[in-house]
Amino acid sequence: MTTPTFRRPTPPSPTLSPRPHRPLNLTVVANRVPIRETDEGWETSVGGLTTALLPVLEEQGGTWVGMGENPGLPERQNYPADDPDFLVRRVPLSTDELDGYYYGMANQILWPLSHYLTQHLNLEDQFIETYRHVNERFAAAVLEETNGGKDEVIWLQDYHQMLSPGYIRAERPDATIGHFWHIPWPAMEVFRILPWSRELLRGMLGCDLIGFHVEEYVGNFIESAEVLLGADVEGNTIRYQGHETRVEAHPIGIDVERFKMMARDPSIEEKAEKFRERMGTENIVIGIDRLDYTKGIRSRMLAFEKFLEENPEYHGDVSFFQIATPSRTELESYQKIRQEVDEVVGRINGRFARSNWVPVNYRYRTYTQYELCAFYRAADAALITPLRDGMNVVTQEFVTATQDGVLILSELTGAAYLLPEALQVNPYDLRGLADSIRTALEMPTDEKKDRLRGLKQTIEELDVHNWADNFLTALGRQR
Ligand code: ADQ
Repeated sequence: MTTPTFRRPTPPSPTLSPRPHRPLNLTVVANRVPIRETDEGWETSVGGLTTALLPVLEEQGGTWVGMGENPGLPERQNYPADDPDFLVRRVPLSTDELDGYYYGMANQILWPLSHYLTQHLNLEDQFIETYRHVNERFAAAVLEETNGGKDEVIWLQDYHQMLSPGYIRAERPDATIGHFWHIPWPAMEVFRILPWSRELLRGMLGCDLIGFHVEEYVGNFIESAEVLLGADVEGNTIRYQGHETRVEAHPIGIDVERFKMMARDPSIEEKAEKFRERMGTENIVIGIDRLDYTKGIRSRMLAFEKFLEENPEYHGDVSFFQIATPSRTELESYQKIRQEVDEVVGRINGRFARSNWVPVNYRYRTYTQYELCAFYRAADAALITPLRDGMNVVTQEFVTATQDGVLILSELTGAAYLLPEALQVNPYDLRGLADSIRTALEMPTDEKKDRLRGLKQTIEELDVHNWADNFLTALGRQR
């Protein structure tokens, strides 16, 4: 039995694992399916997970299981219809199921707890009851779509699927099951707050391999299994009730080539230039997030206000451009954070704006990746300061797109473990945040370039295709 360590991990090795050549029949299980209906017909959705996993499904075939949010959609749909690469299998959910499993258990319990924001916890029994039932339905769909063949691999995604691995394992003792957890796994003492912590851990231990972004979450998970279930631990392997589960760090990346190509596109440069003209200031600082209380948007605004109070020479010379994508708008805590951010933005602009200068430009809407790329390109600094974040891929998008921008990064993100060259800040320390804005804007060009060189190199290595390949290769070794 070894005690888990909490050392700061080293960035992943530059030697990349080769793509797995062994053909596998992959079943991905995620909250949402990767296709959507548009005016032009069905198309794949844009997003990290889809980007990472579609090439594997397209090359090797397989199935993607996800919830059916709207009635009337087919339960089974081949995609593309004319020459199918893979099967989409929906688990249709009623409004009550969606409320309990997704808005309840996932978003009002597992999400805030994993981000150490226990003031947002709503521990209703109804939520876990519905979650159990919905995970059983997901597991049943997986069992229907697979037949237990040796080449089959089941890969579940995220905190929506904690119990499904256990349900699948009970029916298929020999199945190969992996799970990737995209958010932080909190310290054991925080995880054990959940009245159902042991049941949820047992569900996860139905897996052969569990992946997290960084070693700290790996250590937290292993300690949770060891202390709360009395599981045997040897290095990164957990033994519990006759089954072995390996727990590893597999930091996710972005589609680096795609972002590089977008950033080089002359029309992006043109867009960035127009945006700079519109802002009309020498310096532009950006923030891009889903509007979520974990992302630290309000504290970031307060820090910018402090910066303006203390640095009057920057009045008229710096604009803060914050984009917040509407997210989980049905939930009260998200409506509240929206209101709070609106209020702070209003106050700052009320205090400092002049006829030809608006200090905070705030947009509550979604943009295309192409548009985001132009903002990344135009910015002098990105202020990415979540109160807690599993990884944060906006960080990686900014670093890939920028030529000479400065990254100010919360030390409470997974990304911070991998990117020591960022200007790292504690997002709860408004004084430190305000100072970091000034440091970023006054950083000598050589230092900016030096820091960016290191950041860009790590992000190239993290590429999302490597992430999927490395995870599947590691899972293959477990078989
Ligand atoms: P998220 O919490 O969604 O993901 P993040 O990693 O920052 O957080 O990814 C957000 C994505 O949404 C980025 O690709 C970004 O470009 C996009 N986005 C943000 N604002 C947008 C806007 N206004 N318009 C369009 N797109 C926008 C979870 C975890 C993270 C983890 C990822 C991947 O919470 O910690 O990094 O999964 O594992």
